[in-house]
Amino acid sequence: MACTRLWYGAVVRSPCAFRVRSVAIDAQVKRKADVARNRKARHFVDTLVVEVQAGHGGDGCVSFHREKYVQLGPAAGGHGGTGGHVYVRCDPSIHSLARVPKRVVAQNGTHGEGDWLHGKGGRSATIHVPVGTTVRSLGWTTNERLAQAQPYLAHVKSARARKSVVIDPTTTPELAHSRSCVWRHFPRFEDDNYERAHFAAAETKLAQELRAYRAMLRHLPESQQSVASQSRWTACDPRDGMQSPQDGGWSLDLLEPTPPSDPGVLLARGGAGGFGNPHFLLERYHAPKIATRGMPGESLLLALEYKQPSDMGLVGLPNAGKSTLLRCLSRADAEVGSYSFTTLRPNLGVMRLGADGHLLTEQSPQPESQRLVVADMPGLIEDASRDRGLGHDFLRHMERCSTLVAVVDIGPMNPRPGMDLVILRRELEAYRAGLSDRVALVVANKADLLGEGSSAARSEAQEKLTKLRYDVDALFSPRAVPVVPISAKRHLNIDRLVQQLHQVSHQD
Ligand SMILES: Nc1nc2c(ncn2[C@@H]2O[C@H](COP(=O)(O)OP(=O)(O)OP(=O)(O)O)[C@@H](O)[C@H]2O)c(=O)[nH]1
Ligand SMILES: [Mg+2]
Repeated sequence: MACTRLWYGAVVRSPCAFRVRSVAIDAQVKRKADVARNRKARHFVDTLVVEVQAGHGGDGCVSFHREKYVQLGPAAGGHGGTGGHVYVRCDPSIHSLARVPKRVVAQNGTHGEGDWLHGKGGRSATIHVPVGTTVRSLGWTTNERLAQAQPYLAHVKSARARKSVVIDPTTTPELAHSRSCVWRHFPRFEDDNYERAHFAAAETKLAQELRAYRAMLRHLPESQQSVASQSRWTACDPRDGMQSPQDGGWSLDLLEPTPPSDPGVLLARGGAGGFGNPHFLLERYHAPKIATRGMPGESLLLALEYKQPSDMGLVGLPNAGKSTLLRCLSRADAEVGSYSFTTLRPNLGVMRLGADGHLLTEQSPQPESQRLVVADMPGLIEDASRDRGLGHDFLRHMERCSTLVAVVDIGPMNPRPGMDLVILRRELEAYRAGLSDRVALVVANKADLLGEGSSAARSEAQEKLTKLRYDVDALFSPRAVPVVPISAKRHLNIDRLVQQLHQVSHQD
């Protein structure tokens, strides 16, 4: 007992009870801290290589019906179940690839059983990706089961070769092993079966079935064909798939959510179930002691790339105040720091606007008339295109927003803000030609640091702003790109900026 009740009713806890309680409190505090940290952590993954494996077919069964007074019943082995397929679906409630596993495996079909019991089909697996994901095939791959069966299946499918080549375990042990991976036998009949004339007939039948199955798959409409069957073969290792990417010859941009009634895009088809022994009955041979194993499921390597959809993107050099501006315009809790590269991953925020184009706060009674999704990008620096700083891979998210807002630091620490725009334009163009044409507005941030105090300082600030406007005109000519001085930190001139953003969003 951890506590004692005294004669007058009071309860005295032993030191042990206090220790247990303090451990429990510690655990609770730690759990709360973990939850808070996880909420803050940016589990954001935007590129991923996924190994996809469809389920293998279940094996057919070799069995004969037995019951009272029926000692030698007919062949009664069930067929194996089909392996599960793998699909990809586009889900609007997901915003990162962080939860997509690196290896997706569908369930195998179950084996057939005696008394004509067919195996159950394997459960399909589905990869859920956010809207705006590009799915690219890196090629189909060979799985272990396919590697085992492939030599024999290829041999059997070409009927002419089958007639001319006899499989002799001593001369062609590989082919003989591969054959034993395709057929199942009644106990103790393995060696005999191959020698029988009946087996040759069964082999021919299997070859016909395989060809018919192939032809059926080929003639399916394109939407029902699997991505693996439309891809090229690749020897690419999944672990360095992105480092040495190969083009599998198939890619798709998933820009619309998949309707609930649709299973999604078929990536890899499950293997067909094996045939039970009744399938090999012949007119003159009623006791086939053979069945086939299930066919291997398709396997595939996929590259997923997620481009975040946003209406506007904030781009600029490090420390320009992009994250501070995003916090000012939305409820996003983007990290702000007085050092470069505070932002390592794109942040998203939603700007809510009223009917008159004013920014709505939580307390605003006006109804919301427009929402703009604003993305805050990590800082770009000179030669980012040559992988300096964070590189500029993250700019892929900008490809899906039609408007870019350039944020420059106009404070006293930055004597030529125009030069920042020159660097920015060059880097945007280096990432993708024509991307800088999307810059529709220049925000001159940290204006609160200018013109403090004397009138001379004020006129100097005015001059700096005029010079910046001149640089912007020269850089983006013949387009007129407005320059809006603001202070994101002190929330100065934000109304005017919001009006401009509202106008710009309506121009598109
Ligand atoms: N005085 C003043 N400081 C600002 C203003 N806006 C941002 N800052 C400061 O500038 C520093 C950088 O701000 P961030 O918002 O992190 O800049 P960023 O562009 O997101 O930086 P990176 O993420 O590194 O690219 C912080 O110390 C901010 O407090 C402003 O309007 N006035
Ligand atoms: Mg930032």
